[in-house]
Amino acid sequence: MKIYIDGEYYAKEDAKISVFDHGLLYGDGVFEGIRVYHSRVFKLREHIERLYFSAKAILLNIPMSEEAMIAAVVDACRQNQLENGYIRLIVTRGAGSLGLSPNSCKHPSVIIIANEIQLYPRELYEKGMEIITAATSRNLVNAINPAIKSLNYLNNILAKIEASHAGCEEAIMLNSDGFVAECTGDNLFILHHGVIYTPPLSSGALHGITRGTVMDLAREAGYTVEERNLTRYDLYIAQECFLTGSGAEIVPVVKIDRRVIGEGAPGKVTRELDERYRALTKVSGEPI
Ligand code: PXG
Repeated sequence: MKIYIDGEYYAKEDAKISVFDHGLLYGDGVFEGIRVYHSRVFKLREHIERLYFSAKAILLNIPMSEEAMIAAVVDACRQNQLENGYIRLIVTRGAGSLGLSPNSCKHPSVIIIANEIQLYPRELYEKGMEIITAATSRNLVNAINPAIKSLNYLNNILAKIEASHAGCEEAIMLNSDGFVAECTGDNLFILHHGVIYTPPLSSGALHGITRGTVMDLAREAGYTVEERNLTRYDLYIAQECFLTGSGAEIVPVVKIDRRVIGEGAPGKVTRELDERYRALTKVSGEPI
């Protein structure tokens, strides 16, 4: 494995950054998780745009243009002969002194790890996933806005631990008003009376690339898709529920807080959208 750090490639054992990097000291930085399918980087431009938006929101100047970043990601895939896999793209604030101020960090670091992907077990997709609601609320939009894909993921990690303690892979996170935002690393959708609903971004959901893709695919397939504030009750009485994310793709949810969703098996609409999503991954993306 060859890992890109600031324009150079390093073997896995030699890929190291400073212990004074504020990415490590404070979670001060931004990241993306991107898929590669059939030697194409899926939705690369969308991921790069979100990365630069996240960086802008935290006043982090990425030391290269978006076009140069796209070229670097594609090159990292080539160097690793990656036909199918996962890219973790990270920009840290860089090395500085032991103080919160980012002023001491003169050079942000760009890291690209192009690797195999750790998928959820196949069984989860066939049988559907059981999830719970976490007690940990989503960060306030006026605190660390969840729209920023920052290296500070403790809010999500705390909810993920709750999921794990409950024997689940994922947990739903509510915002401070009690509305559903999303899961710890995936956006959430439901089907109710034939209409597809997902929480609006103002709920504290990440502007998921898969979320956007699935909304487009669903509309193309003739479904009405609405962004609406959802309560846990709305989820419990849904006909279908599924999660979306670059890593997880489309995951059917069959149980929420011990309530069976719909028929208790992956729903028809979920399966249809999954098929359309798979078809898209076969043909779309930045060629390597
Ligand atoms: N919500 C959150 C909070 C995320 O971090 C998504 C939704 C899905 O977004 P995309 O753009 O991928 O459709 C994400 C991104 C993990 C992991 O290990 C997951 C993400 C990022 C990093 C790690 O589960 N998902």
